[in-house]
Amino acid sequence: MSVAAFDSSAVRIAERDAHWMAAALRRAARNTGRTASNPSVGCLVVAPGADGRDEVVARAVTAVGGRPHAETEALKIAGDRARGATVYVTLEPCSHHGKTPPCVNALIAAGVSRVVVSVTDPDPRVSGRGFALLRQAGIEVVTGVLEEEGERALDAYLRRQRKGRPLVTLKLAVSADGMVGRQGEGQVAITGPEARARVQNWRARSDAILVGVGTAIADDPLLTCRIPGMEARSPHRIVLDRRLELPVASRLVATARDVPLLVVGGERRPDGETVERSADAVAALAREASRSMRRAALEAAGAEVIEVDPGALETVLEMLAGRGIASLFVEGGARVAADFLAAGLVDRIALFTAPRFIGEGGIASPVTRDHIPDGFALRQTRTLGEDRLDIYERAS
Ligand code: AOF
Ligand code: ZN
Repeated sequence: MSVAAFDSSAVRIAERDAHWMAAALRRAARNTGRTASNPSVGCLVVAPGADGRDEVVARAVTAVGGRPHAETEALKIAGDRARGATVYVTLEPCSHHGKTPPCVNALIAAGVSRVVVSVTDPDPRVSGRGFALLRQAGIEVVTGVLEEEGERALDAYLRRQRKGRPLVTLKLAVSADGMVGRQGEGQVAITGPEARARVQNWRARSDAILVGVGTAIADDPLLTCRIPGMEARSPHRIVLDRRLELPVASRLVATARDVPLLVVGGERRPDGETVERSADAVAALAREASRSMRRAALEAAGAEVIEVDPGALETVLEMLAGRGIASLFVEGGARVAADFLAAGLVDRIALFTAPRFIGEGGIASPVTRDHIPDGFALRQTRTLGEDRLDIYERAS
């Protein structure tokens, strides 16, 4: 075989692999935000059709809730046609006995001949072992196909695995005069319907959404996804609420049985004991008792109360990662936004800018298009109705 012939067929194979991996990535996107604590992985089984051309015999994505994994679903659909086929999967197939048996076992048992992967799984139980076991079984393994796109698709999962905290997106809706709302006025419409739909879509693709108790009280928001047909995709809602002030009558608490609500409250002294400080021991006891009652009321309404100091944001994020939350959408208000930025815990800023003015009594945004925190670079700009969305990402 001449070198030229070899080159052209190698290029053809690489192009074909990239083509089917792109399709697997599109499939993976279907369940983004619905598979925590697992990533949403896409898988295609491709075999030669009657005319000798590639035919997709199965497509699958990690199931809602994280299991079954994509590969086992795809192999089930493919049945006998998996024998000798090529499998495209966006993440290294798992090699561990977790809540389901290893996908590599299923791939080997199905007799596939080739496995093409985008991203190596950083999960220490897998991390290269998936590839090694497939190769040991005589299966050809190709890795790193569309790796950049794959890393982007799995960014939240990779962040949680590698850094032990979720990927944080800070969303701000800012008026033309740089305000996020008006003092004492609750929800003020700043952006239009297109931008609001985009926000709800973003919520649906996140594992959790977070606000401070000030916003929760002032706005009385629902923080759900209300796009018709996507209501079931609402993420966990988290309120940072040191003193457990969230009213039991709020819409967040009223809906806690339908959409999970986590209230993060508490203050840790250096000795680790959770108490509220007071010079007066009796007053402290009374406060503690009423706090216990508020806690009991929130829990009776279906909310979960977590005793972590909301001022220690890094600890809050570690706690959330430990609960399987990989993508966090921070929605307000200005104070929480400023705290996350000051702690260096924001990975991405979604800045919506509207043409309307707030004027007198406005609450200034910590970020505007003219005032972007150091270390962030503009990645994308879109027009949504009369509003504009700029997405900034941490340069590193
Ligand atoms: C795959 N295919 O579709 C996904 C994978 O708790 P378990 O048993 O479900 O295992 C969780 C781990 O499985 C997770 O950390 C990641 O390594 C992998 N996710 N693997 O082969 C999939 N979602
Ligand atoms: Zn698996």
